[in-house]
Amino acid sequence: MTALADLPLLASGKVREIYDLGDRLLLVASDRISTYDVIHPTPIPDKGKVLTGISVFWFEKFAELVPNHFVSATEGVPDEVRGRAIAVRKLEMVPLEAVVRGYITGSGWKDYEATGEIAGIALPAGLRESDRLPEPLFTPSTKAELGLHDETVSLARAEEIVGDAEIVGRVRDLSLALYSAAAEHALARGVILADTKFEFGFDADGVLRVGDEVLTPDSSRFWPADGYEPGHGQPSFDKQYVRDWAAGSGWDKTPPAPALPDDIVEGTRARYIEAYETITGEPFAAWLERTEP
Ligand code: Q0Z
Repeated sequence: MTALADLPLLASGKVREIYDLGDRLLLVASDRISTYDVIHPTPIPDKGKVLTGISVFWFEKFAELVPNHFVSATEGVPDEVRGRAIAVRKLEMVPLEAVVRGYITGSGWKDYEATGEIAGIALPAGLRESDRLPEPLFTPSTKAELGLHDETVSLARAEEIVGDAEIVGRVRDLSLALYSAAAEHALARGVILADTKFEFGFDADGVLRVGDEVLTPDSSRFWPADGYEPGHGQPSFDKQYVRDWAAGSGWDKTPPAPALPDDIVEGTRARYIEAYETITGEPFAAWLERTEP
């Protein structure tokens, strides 16, 4: 019997769970990996620890810039999930995905190709896929039902959904500030932070805080600056090994996803650890030590 099994499970996503700690929440990242939105049956060892460590790095680095929900990576964290879980403040979440795009890719590129706009924002003609945008854009989206993709909405629609334009304006300003600071840090370490997604909420004292995971490879697109070339999609920092293998395996990208061979698991694990070390400038072993019981 484990401590975790005794905690009430509040929510579970494809790759993480939230448990109730009473006065706090426990945010747990698993080692599960998805490609093309489908979870593989084979875990990537240490993926949950890498993502948790990256998130905590940003929470601590930018705590003065934007208040966040992080409380502790040790206090209240059961041994079973040490390193891949954090205790966080309970927030009243703002019902928006706060997306920031510094580069034009993914659904933003698709929308621009179709309409010349993203989230109702007109953009200059002639942009190429993966180009840097003239300035980072706040392109909020609404959380879709399980299995569906989030839907990009205009600022006006976001204000209707939230019911308070001032709150949306504060979410936008904090999101852009966090993105710009993180993108500058990442680029100095050879990584382009193409886009990212935040979630915000209000604490018991009415303070607006960023929650969830932040600026991880699961919530953001990280591209190696070395080899960056607009005009086509860029390889993903973390999942390209799996995607390339999947493409050659004959898998048609519909569930169930295939088990991953050992060399793909090892190569992907190495990329996650490399991402941790590149972004934080610290050995991954330092995170393991900090969170060891
Ligand atoms: C985050 C999510 C899931 C992981 C709710 N500090 C907070 N206070 C209140 N609610 C949340 C947070 Cl982070 C919260 N999510 C998204 C869902 C696993 C994260 F199933 N949902």
